[in-house]
Amino acid sequence: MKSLPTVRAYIAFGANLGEPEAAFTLALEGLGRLPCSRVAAHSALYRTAPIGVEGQPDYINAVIAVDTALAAPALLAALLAIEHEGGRVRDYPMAPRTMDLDLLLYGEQVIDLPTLQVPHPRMHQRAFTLVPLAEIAPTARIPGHGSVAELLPSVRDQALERLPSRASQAT
Ligand code: PH2
Ligand code: MG
Ligand code: MG
Repeated sequence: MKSLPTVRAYIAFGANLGEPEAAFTLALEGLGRLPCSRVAAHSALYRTAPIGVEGQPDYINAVIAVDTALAAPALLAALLAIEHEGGRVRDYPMAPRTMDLDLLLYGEQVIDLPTLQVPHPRMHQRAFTLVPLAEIAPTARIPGHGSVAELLPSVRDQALERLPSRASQAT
């Protein structure tokens, strides 16, 4: 059977409530069940200081690569459904969360819809997205900003710690 053309998408995982490591496993399982899609790679987990919010616990962040034939809005809808399964409650903007899945990149496409902006508008300023992304895709290009590896020096001052990888997390 002929396979559908796929796009390489990168998805940011973030959590700072509940059990972030278990939520990461759930996220990988949820993404693994998406139609016409395959989880191609994921980074290690990182403990990161909260950016843009005060008085919250540290986050656990990672980036996941998915090859998918889903259109970007369908992929976004699937990410929101997986967040929901992961116990996500939207109390107020920027509230601590059990699971946040953000679409960072969808190939090299630029998407500007009311509900979806790709590349993610702040990803190029954040170590918690760039450092895990650099681990699995240093040459990926962020349209309008350059390659991931080129952007890394600009976020050097943001605190983050790579966590040791677990056997169950191996790709
Ligand atoms: N997500 C935010 C706001 N701030 N800071 C870190 N370290 N990690 C995140 O995932 C994060 C954040 C909004 O989604
Ligand atoms: Mg987010
Ligand atoms: Mg989000």
